[in-house]
Amino acid sequence: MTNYEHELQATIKEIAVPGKGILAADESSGTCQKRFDSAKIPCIDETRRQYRELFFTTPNISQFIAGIILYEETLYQKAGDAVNGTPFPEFLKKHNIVPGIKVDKGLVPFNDSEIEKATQGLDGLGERLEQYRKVGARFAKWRATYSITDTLPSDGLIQENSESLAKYALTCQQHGIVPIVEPEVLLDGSHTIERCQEVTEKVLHALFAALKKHDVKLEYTILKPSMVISGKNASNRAGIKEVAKRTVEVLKKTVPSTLPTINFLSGGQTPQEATQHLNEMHKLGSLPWNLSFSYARALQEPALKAWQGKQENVAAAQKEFYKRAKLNSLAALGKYDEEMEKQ
Ligand code: 5MM
Repeated sequence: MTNYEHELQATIKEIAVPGKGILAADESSGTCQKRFDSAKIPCIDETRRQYRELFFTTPNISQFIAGIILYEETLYQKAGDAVNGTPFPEFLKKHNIVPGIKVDKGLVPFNDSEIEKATQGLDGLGERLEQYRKVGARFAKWRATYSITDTLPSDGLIQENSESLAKYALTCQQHGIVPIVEPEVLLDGSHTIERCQEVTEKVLHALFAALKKHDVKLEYTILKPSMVISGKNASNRAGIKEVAKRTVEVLKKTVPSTLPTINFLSGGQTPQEATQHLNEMHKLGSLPWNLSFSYARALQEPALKAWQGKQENVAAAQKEFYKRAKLNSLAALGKYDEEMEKQ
């Protein structure tokens, strides 16, 4: 670990910057297919490459985006001829964006449950990290998910996911890679915000206990949590202020101040909601960590709609992406205003 201390420190310093966030462009091919289907775009390696290139080459985007999480396929793809066929990680580095890599291997049923899923990917992780490092990845991401019902998530899954996240995080740090730990409490369902708060607190509490047990250095770790929010199909869903208040309440209870930065996922919120929630949290007084975003859908959705898989729409799509990145950057400083949506 000591060998890599300097590198871990440097990576955190570049990512935990007030007003900057992370773009999660690490959709696996299956998820990418779903997103492309919604816009009737064929999903093949070349269209995925073009899609990623659109985001990475958006002019001046590094003002707002400090790091981008890539899917393994993208890590080995190249920018097109217009930008000299540079491998994407190298291209990002040149443009002051830190390349990251999703390293979990997806979800598998947990204990034969029809609802609960655990995350796999620990086998051979160290060797994979070495490969990814060689081509420029400096941080990694592992996502664990929790569904909410009256009785779930089970204690067993919370235990299993927290252990895997901690083992993954330690392995990353041993290879000079900063880990993002992502415990996602899913938005699906009709649960109340109170129930989401209860579950999120329990999940984060277990995660930080496991990180401590495995001696993961929190100062070189990034947390990517979901917000405390009513279920998608709940009646009387809580408003912006309540989401912000309850989310910060839970984070203050569970996340040690030695952790440098918290970067939320958007989880199916609309792009505007995700921006508003983040902004509102910054109005609640000073916070012990940098508080920012690591959105996928909330940063990319409007751009995907504008793009439609067509070269002639790239500039319009980049404009949409630039707008969401800028507004979220302002939200990460508590300086966003709804009026800005009209620009
Ligand atoms: C980009 O989506 C990531 C998961 O992809 P797979 O399900 O295909 O593995 C996901 O981890 C993402 O980073 C987070 O959920 C944040 O994305 P959203 O859309 O929730 O902001």
